[in-house]
Amino acid sequence: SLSQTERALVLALWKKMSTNVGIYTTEALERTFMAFPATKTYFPHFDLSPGSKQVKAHGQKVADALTLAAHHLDDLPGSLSALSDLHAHKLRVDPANFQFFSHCLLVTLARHYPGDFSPMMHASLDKFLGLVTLALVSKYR
Ligand code: ZNH
Repeated sequence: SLSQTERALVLALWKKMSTNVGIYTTEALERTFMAFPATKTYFPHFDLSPGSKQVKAHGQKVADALTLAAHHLDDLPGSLSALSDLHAHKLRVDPANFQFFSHCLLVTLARHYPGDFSPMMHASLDKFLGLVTLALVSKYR
């Protein structure tokens, strides 16, 4: 799990992003589709062009899940349990894709918050996203 210092860094950035988490998550999704085109195969029913309203709405949902996770660092598997079921049983997203998305979110946040993005912040966010991924793929078999 995250150390107290790591938690404090993640929560501080989340506080700083305030209501913009959805904007950055949407940008990270657009970056993921661009940098790792195979990820687009999970969204055949979406308009994936830049500025797509569907991607924006999806980005806000993913952002809300990440915000929930950031505030439940002591129980990620529990707080993400329903989402974990969805990804494992219904969506069947290959776990490798979570790494692509996590990477793209780190790059996006580093671009928007260069002054906050110390190596320690990078490591803390990476660990946070790794634990979120672990919780989301925990029901795969
Ligand atoms: Zn996922 C969906 C989250 C990753 C794919 N997702 C979803 C949602 C959410 C999420 C919240 C919504 C749900 C409902 O509606 O209920 N994800 C998430 C997170 C993450 C993720 C947090 C990380 C971190 N996903 C992912 C990936 C992929 C995916 C990587 C691939 C690539 N998802 C998906 C899909 C869907 C989802 C496909 C469905 C969409 C629609 O709407 O249809």
